[in-house]
Amino acid sequence: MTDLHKLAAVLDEAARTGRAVPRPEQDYGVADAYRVQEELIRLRLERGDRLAGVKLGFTSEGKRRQMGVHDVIFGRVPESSAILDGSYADISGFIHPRVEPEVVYLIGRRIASPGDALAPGAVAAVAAGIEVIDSRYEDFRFSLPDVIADNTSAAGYVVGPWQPYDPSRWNLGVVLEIDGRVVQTGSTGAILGDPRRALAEAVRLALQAGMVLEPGWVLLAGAATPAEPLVPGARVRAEIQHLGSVSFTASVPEPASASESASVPESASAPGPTTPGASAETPGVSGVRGASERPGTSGEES
Ligand code: OOG
Ligand code: MG
Repeated sequence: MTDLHKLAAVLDEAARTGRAVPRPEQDYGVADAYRVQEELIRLRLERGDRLAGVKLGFTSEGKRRQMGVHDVIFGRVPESSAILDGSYADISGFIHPRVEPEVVYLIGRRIASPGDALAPGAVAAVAAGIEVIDSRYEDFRFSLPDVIADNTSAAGYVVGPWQPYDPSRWNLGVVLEIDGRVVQTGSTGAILGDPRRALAEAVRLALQAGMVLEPGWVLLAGAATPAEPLVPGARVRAEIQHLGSVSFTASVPEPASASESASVPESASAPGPTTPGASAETPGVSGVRGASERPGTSGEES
């Protein structure tokens, strides 16, 4: 177990310093990998971060084929990794970031059993999102346990305006654009064959990890398309049919224009003020940032 603690510390350090580490030499299984992830997150929470929710990975064939990994994985989404919709986000702390389009669900009530996931109001709202993933391993290469230990490469997330959840609209077109060019297209039906399965799957994996889903949390259902490299200056936009769009611009602060940076995911020592932005009837959204409509427009055209 000590080695697993050491691996958590190594991955934590890699994320904080933006320096990739080699894959662990030691063999370990999926159960141990989730223990490493838990320890990694514990280290972050100890520094004042909070959980904003959870995420699934490798829910689509496009992602599984891209990464050569063939099981659905579960990760934790730290609040400090939120990037505001429409904002400039400082990506200088990342190693080799990529972006991917996500369906984001807003958890509406405490979900402590598979049955709770079926209760009305389990999902309070839904939005188009973008996830920034950034493996802490060299060359973005890993085994299934490696990527689970590394908190499923979670590095940043952006949530567009929340929309009312309509379960009958499950198979929706997805477009990912970089600098106005379409770089990926897909459909939300690629997520587990039906994205409505994401909640049950997240609950199952959360329970295995000893967690329940809390109201106000986000759930990233897993990218419907392969991820794309994220480079400084890129303007990234994702659009999902009926759900609207979400965007941000990747920036690297220069000494003279540091004021443009809107979010520094890894170096934020404590979560900033929360942005209440979802609909008034949504419980407990205070932990969810990036929920308001295009709050970061001030720097957008500069
Ligand atoms: C792991 C993260 C996978 C998704 O949406 O499939 C993921 C990775 O690709 O590095 O977030
Ligand atoms: Mg993802």
